[in-house]
Amino acid sequence: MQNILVTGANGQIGSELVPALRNRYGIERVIASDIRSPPNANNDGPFEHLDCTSLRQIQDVVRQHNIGTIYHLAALLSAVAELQPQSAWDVNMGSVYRVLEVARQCNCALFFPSSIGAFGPSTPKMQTPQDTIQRPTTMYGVTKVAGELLCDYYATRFGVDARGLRFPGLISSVAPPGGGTTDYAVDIFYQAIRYRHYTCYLRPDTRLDMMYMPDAIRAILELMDARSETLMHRNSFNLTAMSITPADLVGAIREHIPEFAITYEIDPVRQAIADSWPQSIDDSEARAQWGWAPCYDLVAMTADMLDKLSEKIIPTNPSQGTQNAP
Ligand code: AKB
Repeated sequence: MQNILVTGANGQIGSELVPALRNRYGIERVIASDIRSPPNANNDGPFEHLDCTSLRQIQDVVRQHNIGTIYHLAALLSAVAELQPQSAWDVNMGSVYRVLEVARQCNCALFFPSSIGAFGPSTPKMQTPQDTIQRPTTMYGVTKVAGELLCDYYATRFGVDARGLRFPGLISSVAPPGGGTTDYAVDIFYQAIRYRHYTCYLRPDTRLDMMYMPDAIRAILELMDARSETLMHRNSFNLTAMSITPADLVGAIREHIPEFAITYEIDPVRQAIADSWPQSIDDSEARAQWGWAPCYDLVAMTADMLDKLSEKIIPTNPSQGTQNAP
């Protein structure tokens, strides 16, 4: 029986995908990998230090562990990528090309996470169609569009079973923010519990698609389980669960923490990225082609995030001021 490799396993998605895969397939069959050493959370099964820009390292790990499916998560997120675009190209494109090459050589299936970042300012912003203009103005978006196209090419030209999803902002109670534009929607919960206050770097009316991580993990597993012949879009399904603004999120949190206060100090870099992205995307093709349906809306996600984070964060006296999330 072949095994599973997760690259970028220490990141926001990997921190919840690895445990979900191990729960489903068995701990020893899921090889977590990252360029950094694992945090404790992932240290309960096989781990490999892996630089995904090294073809030889990927080949060695895939062959040593008899890998049949690769979940390729290693990448720089949008805000970090915009501050170091050359590195973002090298990491995001260098890794996806080499992972696809090894998938071709070793007959592996591949999961690739695209993003709402694959769209740009000329894309229709409301109910963004599955098939539409993709002219992103960020390096992250360029690497996501190129990644989608490269996965399509390897699927068509070489028969690689590559599949992918255009994720919205993802909200996780497990992994802290990791350099994305949508990280405010994670950090705000840590600050609300700890200090009852958050300083937001996006305008209160900045509308973006979001999704709670349990929904995102289930979407990955359901897509990879789907019959290949039903997937017309295979590498780039639009996916969403909610279209919200920071003001919406503040209101939902105040249902649980009435005294929660918000301050806005706009970060021009992340505001410009957010303004270039859709405000709501149409995920009807994912619903039609493989039965996608979210479970968590804003109310349910907020309640579960506060419940889970309250178990690991000790509220601090608000007079002690605010700090960044861990
Ligand atoms: C980011 O903000 O960069 C990511 C994304 C929306 O792809 N969370």
